[in-house]
Amino acid sequence: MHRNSSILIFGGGGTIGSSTALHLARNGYTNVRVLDVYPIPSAQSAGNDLNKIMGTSLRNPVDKQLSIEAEDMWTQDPTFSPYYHRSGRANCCGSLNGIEDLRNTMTKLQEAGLGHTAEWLDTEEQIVQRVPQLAGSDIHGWKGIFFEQSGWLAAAKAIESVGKELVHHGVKFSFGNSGAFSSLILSNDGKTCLGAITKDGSHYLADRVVLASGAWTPSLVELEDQCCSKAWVYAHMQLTPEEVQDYAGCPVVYNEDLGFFFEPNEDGIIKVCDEFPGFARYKMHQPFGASKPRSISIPRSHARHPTDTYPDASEITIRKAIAALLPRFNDKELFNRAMCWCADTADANLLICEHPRWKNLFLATGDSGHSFKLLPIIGKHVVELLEGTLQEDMREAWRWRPGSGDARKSRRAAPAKDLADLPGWRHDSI
Ligand code: FAD
Ligand code: FSA
Repeated sequence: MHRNSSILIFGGGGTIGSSTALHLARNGYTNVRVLDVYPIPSAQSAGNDLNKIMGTSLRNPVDKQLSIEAEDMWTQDPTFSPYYHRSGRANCCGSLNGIEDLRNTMTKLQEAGLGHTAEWLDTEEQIVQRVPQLAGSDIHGWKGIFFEQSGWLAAAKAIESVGKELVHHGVKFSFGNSGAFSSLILSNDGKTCLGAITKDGSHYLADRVVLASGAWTPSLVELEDQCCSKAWVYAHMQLTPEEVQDYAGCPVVYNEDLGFFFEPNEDGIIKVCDEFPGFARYKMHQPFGASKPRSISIPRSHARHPTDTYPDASEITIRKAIAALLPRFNDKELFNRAMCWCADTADANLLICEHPRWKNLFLATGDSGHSFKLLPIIGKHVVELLEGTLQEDMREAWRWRPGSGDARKSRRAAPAKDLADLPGWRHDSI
């Protein structure tokens, strides 16, 4: 790699791809092209959303370092800091399992030397003191953890901000059919990736190709079932100005049995999510490099199918989350119901490595549904991979690892159900 190396980033309008382009540009690379189906911030990126939770996550070995790096950049870097709202975050729960998970989280934080960032909430009174908006909820027997240095990210706006910086650096863009990955250009012996062909037939030669195409990646190239594409859902509700006053500054409230919500945005909209193991969508499909079609979960873009909503089952669980966490709003109308797609791996670690079959093709995916918070820093590590300097523990955690577990289940309570078995979500005939 040298500063003039040509680098293609598919999925560059999304979370990991835009971050990769940013770090390449900031490091002085002058021949970077971002390609995506939609302009940045891509309308079908999982990150194209009102808000996402920010906070320390200690699921996997390298998470402590990533969390600290992300917190630093979200607070200090001017491209990101305007979009970090430090409202605080309360993880709270009433079930026996949920409380045990909270205790385990607390232990893990202490063992990692991060105990001081978390406050144990042992009583209803302590929970309500931190989140007065829960006073009207039945939180009898609940416990919680409060994270003061935490909160939410104005997600789509943050990716848009990255896009503006990319323009400033002179990064090149191809969107629409000329940005949509179709296949690879390979050397005569089939072992080296020389570039890629897009949906409109354009040929792009390059020294390095990065596939950061999120939930679409398993349908684009052979990943040997290491990633399973799954949808999660959300809905919005509109508050009155008086209600906005009551909920302004409310910490993010996350309950692992029910779901979570955020304080209202500048238009008085609250986003509510339920918590569940995700939905898959299995189809017969042959990704590039596969010898024949097989059953693979394929995302269905909300941007391409804007009238799609979510399964009837989700309305029930979202309403349940509202009844428990926001009972004052039980009668509110819901709108903007949508599904958004991520790529789970079996162990919930990222998949950031060179593809073993094609030299110079790099994967940057396997977000496992928790990676928006890494937006400012994940690209730095993708660049280290391209440059051959990625630290050993990250190389190990993010390596190519087929056969190492079941991505459809991942580390969740159950395998993802198939959308084919769930009525209510599809609202067009395409
Ligand atoms: P994306 O951001 O989806 O980017 C993939 C890109 O690839 C898109 O821009 C897409 O247009 C592009 N693409 C697709 N096909 C092609 C093609 N053929 N050619 C070129 N480009 C293509 N994370 C958190 O940290 N905190 C949260 O609170 C949180 N909440 C979430 C709530 C929901 C409902 C969901 C669904 C996810 C949530 N996440 C959260 C997870 C987070 O959004 C994802 O982990 C992260 O955004 C994934 O980033 P990515 O770059 O892998 O994929
Ligand atoms: O703190 C977090 O990383 C929240 S991720 C939010 C979420 O909706 C998950 O709760 C869900 O399980 C899935 O991973 C999508 O993202």
